[in-house]
Amino acid sequence: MRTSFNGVTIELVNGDITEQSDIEAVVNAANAQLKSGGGVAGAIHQKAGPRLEKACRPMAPISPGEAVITEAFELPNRYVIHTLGPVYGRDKPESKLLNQAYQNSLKLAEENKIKSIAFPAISTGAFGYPMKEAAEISLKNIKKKAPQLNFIKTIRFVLYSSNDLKIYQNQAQKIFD
Ligand code: AR6
Repeated sequence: MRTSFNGVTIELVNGDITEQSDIEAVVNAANAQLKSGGGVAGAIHQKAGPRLEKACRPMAPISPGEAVITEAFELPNRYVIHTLGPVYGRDKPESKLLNQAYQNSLKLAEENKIKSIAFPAISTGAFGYPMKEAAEISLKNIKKKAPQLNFIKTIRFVLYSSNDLKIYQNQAQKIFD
């Protein structure tokens, strides 16, 4: 699914965040220590190689809602933006912190004149955030921020399963139509 809003193209796809070679920056659903781990962080660090963890070290730890940027090393992108989402049921208020994770990632992308960015569904794996609520928050964020974006022209959400993609598509129809 692809839609355009205030000059920004929003794409929803089913796939792997480490295989978005036409995108300038990919977002990592990081851990506070900015180390490898499971899910997205594991896949990103594995493909980027050990230089990524080394580059991250001086910036760790980060707190929920924060974002930092590094090179992408062996990944087929220019940058990785690492953000820490909230652990559902622990880091409160969850919705505010998830909002901040998206907003701070977009802010860093703009500061670095990035034209295209791909997000995974932050916090919806190991951190337990319900997919429907997380989809609504992330898409509403884009709708709110789109008019203020000067550099970003493409925002892609990469969903790991076809069911997650369906949830995102339903939310996008409600929010953008
Ligand atoms: N590409 C796209 N999406 C993926 C991929 C992938 N390769 N792998 C998983 N997902 P998670 P979190 C989906 O757990 O909830 C890590 O261990 C997944 O199905 O990666 O923010 C870190 O070290 C889910 O929908 O991130 C942290 O400790 C979404 O991406 C912790 O997990 C996010 O799942 C962060 O937890």
